[in-house]
Amino acid sequence: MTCSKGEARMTDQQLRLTVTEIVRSTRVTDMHTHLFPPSFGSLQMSGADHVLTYHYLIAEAFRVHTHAYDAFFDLDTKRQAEVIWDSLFVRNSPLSEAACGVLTIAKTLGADLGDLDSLRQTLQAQAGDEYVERVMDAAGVERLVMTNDPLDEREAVHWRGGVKVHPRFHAALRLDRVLNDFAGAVRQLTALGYAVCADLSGQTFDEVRRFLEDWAQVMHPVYLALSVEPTFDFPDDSVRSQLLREAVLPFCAAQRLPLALMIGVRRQVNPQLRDAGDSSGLASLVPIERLCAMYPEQRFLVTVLARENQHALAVTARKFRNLMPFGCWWFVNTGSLVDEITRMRLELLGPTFIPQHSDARVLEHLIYKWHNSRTVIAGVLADQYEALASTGLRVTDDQIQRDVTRLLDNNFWDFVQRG
Ligand code: HDL
Ligand code: ZN
Repeated sequence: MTCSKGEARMTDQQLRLTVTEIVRSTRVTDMHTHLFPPSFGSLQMSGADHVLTYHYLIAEAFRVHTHAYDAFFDLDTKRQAEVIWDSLFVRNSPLSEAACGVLTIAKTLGADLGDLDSLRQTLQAQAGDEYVERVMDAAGVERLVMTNDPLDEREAVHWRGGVKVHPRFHAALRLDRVLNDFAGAVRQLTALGYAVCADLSGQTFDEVRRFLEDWAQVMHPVYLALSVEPTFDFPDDSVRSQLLREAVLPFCAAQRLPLALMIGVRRQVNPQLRDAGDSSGLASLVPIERLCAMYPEQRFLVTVLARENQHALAVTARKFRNLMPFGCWWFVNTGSLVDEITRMRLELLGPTFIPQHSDARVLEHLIYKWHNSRTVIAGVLADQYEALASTGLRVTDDQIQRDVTRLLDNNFWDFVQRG
């Protein structure tokens, strides 16, 4: 930081404009999404009807229309999209984050606002690499990380077939199916030739590790990921804890890969809503403290789902340099909460965290999610730089660009590649 002696400092207004422009134009790495490139066939989701049948919007629309759950889900995607359009965009103003986001997508890609036919004509349901790159560029997303489940046969078939992965897409090996329901995974793992037992006997730990090694050879993941319920504890005598201790964490250490923990999800509180049926719960950060303390050489990417846990995560990150807080996940990915969370993280950690990921499931979601996040993050940063400048320190464009690039890109890659 240059201490100014006489050189003109930017006015607050110039400073805010500079911060806004730099945040707007800095390309990001979106380090958690559910997106796939076109080479993964039907797993690649884009187009107006997929944008509209996002489970966020499905849940919101059920509060308006009167379709029975199964009657709605029995409709084809096109008809579901029309029910959602009528519920959230015709009979109501699209005031929610996700509904307004559809209009941000329409505006950015040049569809007529408020016109479903225009949206369907403008967005591409059968996307090729060119359209994918156009949308990523429109969102300012340089690279993104997928969510890859080796036990999801719809996905595994592509990997086994030697699928070519677009160079701007990176893999994350998702462990939910293996670790959160190991008894259920044993049948599948056994059928795949891994000698595992539900009671963890025999060669189970070695075989789970071999499974991870085999898939790491295929996917080349940049991290491993696991979502857990609010009551997640570590260490304890659960099957999951033992698999973490005896297989997953040694594997991460050997491969120098971080483990991402996404904490606080309560799955299927309303099963009738299917993908939209999950909710949130209050978690403790003590298990994360224990993990970071017990494995000081290993790295943990952590996000929490409950608003009330965000401050404890930021404080825990002050205690452990091997903990990287990331994103405003799912139910806290709303303007007011991204502002609150980013502000508390910046105040407690400086620019040493990963402020956001999109969690996008449909390609065009990238556009509204990153538009909204950049707007909020820029406002928070501008306030902090104004406070810094008020001390008399001269803040330069280069310093702001360095900090913003660190937040939106380098913090992630430095952390995952630190190994
Ligand atoms: O577990 C997760 O990765 C979550 O992000 C879920 O996929 C959730 O359904 C979601 O899409 N949240 O945005
Ligand atoms: Zn996700």
